[in-house]
Amino acid sequence: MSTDIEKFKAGSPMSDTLRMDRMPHIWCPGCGIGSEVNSFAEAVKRSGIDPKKLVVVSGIGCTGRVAGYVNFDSMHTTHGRAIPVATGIKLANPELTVVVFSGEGDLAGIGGNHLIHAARRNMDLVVICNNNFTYGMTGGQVTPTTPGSAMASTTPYGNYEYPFSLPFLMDAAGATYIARWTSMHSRNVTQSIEEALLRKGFSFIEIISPCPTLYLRRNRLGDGVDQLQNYQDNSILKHGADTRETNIDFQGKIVVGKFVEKNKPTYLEASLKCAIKLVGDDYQLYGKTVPEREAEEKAEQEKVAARRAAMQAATEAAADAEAHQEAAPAKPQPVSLPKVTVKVVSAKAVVKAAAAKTAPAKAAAKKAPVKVAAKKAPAKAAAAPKAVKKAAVKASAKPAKKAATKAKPAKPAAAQAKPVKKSATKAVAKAPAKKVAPKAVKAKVVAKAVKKVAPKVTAKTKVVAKAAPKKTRKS
Ligand SMILES: Cc1ncc(C[n+]2csc(CCOP(=O)(O)OP(=O)(O)O)c2C)c(N)n1
Ligand code: SF4
Repeated sequence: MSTDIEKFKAGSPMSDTLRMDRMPHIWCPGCGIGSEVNSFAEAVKRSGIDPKKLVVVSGIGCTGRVAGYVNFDSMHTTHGRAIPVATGIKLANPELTVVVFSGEGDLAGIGGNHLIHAARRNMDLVVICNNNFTYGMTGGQVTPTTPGSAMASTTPYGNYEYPFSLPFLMDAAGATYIARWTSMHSRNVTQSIEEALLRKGFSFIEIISPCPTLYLRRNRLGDGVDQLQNYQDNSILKHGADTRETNIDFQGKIVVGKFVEKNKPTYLEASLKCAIKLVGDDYQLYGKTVPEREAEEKAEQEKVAARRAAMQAATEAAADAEAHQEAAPAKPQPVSLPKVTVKVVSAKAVVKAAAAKTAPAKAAAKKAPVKVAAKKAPAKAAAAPKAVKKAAVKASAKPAKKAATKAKPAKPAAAQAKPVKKSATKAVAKAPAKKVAPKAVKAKVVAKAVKKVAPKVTAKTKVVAKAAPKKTRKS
């Protein structure tokens, strides 16, 4: 049976890149991983690469769950082993684009050795590292990137270890593309992933991201939005920055940008070159000679370029259409107003009806409402504008509509008139609330209150009115 949520999922612009049947996902509100996945999916679309030739590999952790939500071939591997598995996939089928998406604990902690060696070899992989400074999935332990002095479940008095700067580590190890963003920089993240998908060699993209549940809360840093604000305030954009200067202190400055982009033979290119040297041009890898492989690669690149161009054209056309729609003057919409029947009632009739209704008014007026009004009234209570008094008195003899109109100038009494409700207009009129009454409400309330009360100013209400100033003095 099709439900609304199913329709929503099917109609989502991400339904071809994300596994909507797996939604909702496991990530906490405010966690940065979700927006990273969105950026990734967008980058895949824009890149023009064939989604059937894309594989996503994750390790273990909250970020490790990414592999389960993407609508591509994917593998959720063991802790720290995403890179060796991805390396195996790439070597087994070099035509695939292989992406590793995992947490910094998984990649740089338990899997640290694999990470540096894949970078050293210039293995043809795209590594997206969600760095939230904590082992989110297992309860907020300290990781290799947790800033000094930050609290973690294993460093309850503050972290005293020296953290890695991952861009520096990757640079030293030999990565040929290194970028760092925060999860606030979603467009830059998309752009970097897109670039990385289209290039050869080891690409490392670090995304600093909030873990509200285990890192922010323990460090009293607010929620995910507060942390995005921190990223906004403390990010320093520096393309080509010296990676030795990319350390992150606790809530300190974060240098972001594309730090490294260089070309050198990938592991596969280097190994093929070596094989040809030994065996000659007839050397075949999985049944294809190097020239055959190169010709196929070129053909695939052309297809990718064509898909990219089509995608760009479609995006631009959509943007143009949207801009055009915004620029066009909005057509006035016909407004259908509900029919209102105006009934003119004589003052006598109104007074009669009101008297019948306001029997309990005396008691009510003695209670809280008058008190509230009196409390708020300033000491200058005696300075009630005459207009109010007049309006109230006149209103008793005139149709309600007229009384309300006349009462309009009596703004100061407005705030009081409301709580006094139907019975004690006079009393309130004596206690202006110039300072208390919110301006915008004044006229409206006066009109309403006097309209209601006016016909009901009877002998009974006058008694209440007399009592009111007393309470005013009390306050
Ligand atoms: C061999 C092994 N050791 C430890 C664990 C427990 N474990 C699971 S996830 C995880 C940490 C993941 O942290 P990170 O990679 O930073 O990902 P996050 O949850 O923060 O996204 C650990 C230690 C495990 N699953 N396997
Ligand atoms: S525990 Fe942290 S990293 Fe894991 S989903 Fe929640 S906010 Fe994200």
